[in-house]
Amino acid sequence: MPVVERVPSVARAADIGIVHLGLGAFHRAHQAVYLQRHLNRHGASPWGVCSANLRSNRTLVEQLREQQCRYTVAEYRDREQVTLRDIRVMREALYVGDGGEELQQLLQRMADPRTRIVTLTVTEKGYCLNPATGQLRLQDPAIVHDLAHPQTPRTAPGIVLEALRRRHAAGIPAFTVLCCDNMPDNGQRTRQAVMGLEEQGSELAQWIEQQVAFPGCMVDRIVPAMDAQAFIGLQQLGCQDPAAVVCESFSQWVIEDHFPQGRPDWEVEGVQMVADVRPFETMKLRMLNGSHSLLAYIGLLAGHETVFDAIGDPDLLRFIQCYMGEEAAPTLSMPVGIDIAGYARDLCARFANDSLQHRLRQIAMDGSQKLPQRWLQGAQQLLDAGRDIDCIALGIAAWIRYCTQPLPHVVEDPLNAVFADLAGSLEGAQRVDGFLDLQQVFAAELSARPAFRDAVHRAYSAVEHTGMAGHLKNFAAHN
Ligand code: CS2
Repeated sequence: MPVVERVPSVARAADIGIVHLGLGAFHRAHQAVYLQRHLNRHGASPWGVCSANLRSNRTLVEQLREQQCRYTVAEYRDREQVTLRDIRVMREALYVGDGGEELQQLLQRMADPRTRIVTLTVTEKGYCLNPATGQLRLQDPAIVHDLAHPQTPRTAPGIVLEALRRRHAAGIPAFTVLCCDNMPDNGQRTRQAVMGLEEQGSELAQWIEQQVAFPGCMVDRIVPAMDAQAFIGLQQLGCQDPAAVVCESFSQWVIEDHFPQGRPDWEVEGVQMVADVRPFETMKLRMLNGSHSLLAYIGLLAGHETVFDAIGDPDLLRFIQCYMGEEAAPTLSMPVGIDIAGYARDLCARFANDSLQHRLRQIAMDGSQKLPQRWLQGAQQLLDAGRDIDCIALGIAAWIRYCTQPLPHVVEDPLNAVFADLAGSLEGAQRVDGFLDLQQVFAAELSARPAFRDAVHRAYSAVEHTGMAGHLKNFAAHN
C-alpha cells in the first residue's frame, strides 16, 4: 500500500470570480488545484469557480452537485506515494450540452460583473478552427448554428461571444479569456475563433478588439481519463468519491501576465507569470505532446496499451530520445537557463510513472487536430534547415495506419468519415498521398515538399515490410 498524504481544504471559496468552460478531468486536476492552494493560503477568496460541461457527461455534473461540488484529486508520485487533495474551490457545476435553462444560467454567470476571468479546456476541436491554418471553420454545423442563433450558442467561442455581447450591452467591463488547451498561440487562436463569429468592424467587434485580453498559457499535467481500474485504486486508499480524478504529481502552468480585471496571485502557488509564453508552449507541444502522439500511434501498432508500457520498450524509448534530441529540440529557441536535455530526461521519467494507466488510445484521439502543432510545424522548420525528419515521418505513417485499421477498432476524430473514405477507396502509396493531401491537417507549403512526402512514403513502406516492432528494432540498432 502506498503512503497517503491528505491535504484538507481550509475553506470554501466566498464568491465566483472565474467561469470555466469544459468541466473535464484536466480542469479538475490542474487549474482547480492551483486555485484551491490559493484559497487555502488566503482562507477566503473571490476566485471560486463556476464550471460548465459543454457536451458529454451530465452524470459528472449531477455527482458534483450532490457533493456540493467538492471532490478529490489523487496525485500519484509513484506506486509508493499518493497525495489526496480535497478540492472545494468549485462553487457551481452546470451542464449546458442540451442548450436549455442551464445555458442561460451560464451566460448570466459570465455576464455577472463578479466574473473577471473565463477559462477554457474544451480540447482542440472545441474551437472549430482549421487545425492547419487556425481559421474558423464557417461550414462547421455548430458554427452555422451559432451564427444563426447567437443567443443560444452551442460552441465555446459562441458562448464567449454571447457573454461578451451581454456585458458590452450592459456597460460591464470585459472579462479576460484564458485558453488552457494545447494549441499553438492558444490565446490568439481563441480570439480568432470568437472574432470569426462576429461581423467585422461592428461596434461589438471593436470593443472586443480593444477591451478583451486573451493571454496565452502553457498547461502541463498528465491526467488520464478515469476508468474502473483508477476507481478501484482509489477505493483501496479509502477514497469513494465518484467525482475524483487521478494524475501525476508534476504540474506546470506558465501564463502571459495580461489580466486587466485582476487575477489571483498565482505566482505564489508556483505559476510562472511571463511576458511571452510562446517558447514554453512550443517546447511543451513538441517535446511532451509530440512524444505522446508518437508513443500513441507507434506504440499501439507495436502492441502496447499504455504510455508506461510503450516507454518501457527499449526500442521505443530510444526512438523517443532520438525524436526529442534530433527533431524537437533543434526547432526550439528557449530563454536562457532552460535546460532542454534535462527537460527531455524528466519527460521520459514522467512517462515511466507506472502508477498511472494512461491509455495510448486516449492520446490517439483527435489526431487531425493535434498533429500540426505537435509534429508538422517542427517538420517544416527541420526541412528548412536541411535536417532529417525520420521520426516525424514514422509517426505520420503510423497515424495513417492507425486511422485506416479495419473495424472493430474505432477511430475517434472529427475527420473519421474522411479517413474511412480514404481507406475504402485507396491503398498503399495512393492512400498515403490521399492523407498528405488533407489540407485541414497538412499546410499546403509542407505537403508540397517532395522531401516531406518521400520521407513519409519511405516510413510507410518500411513498416509494411518489417512490421512496427521490427522497424523500431532496426531504428534502435542504427541510432
Ligand atoms: C496528451 C495530453 O491526450 C493527449 O493528447 O498528449 O493530454 C497530455 O497528457 C497533457 O497535455 C500533459 O500536460
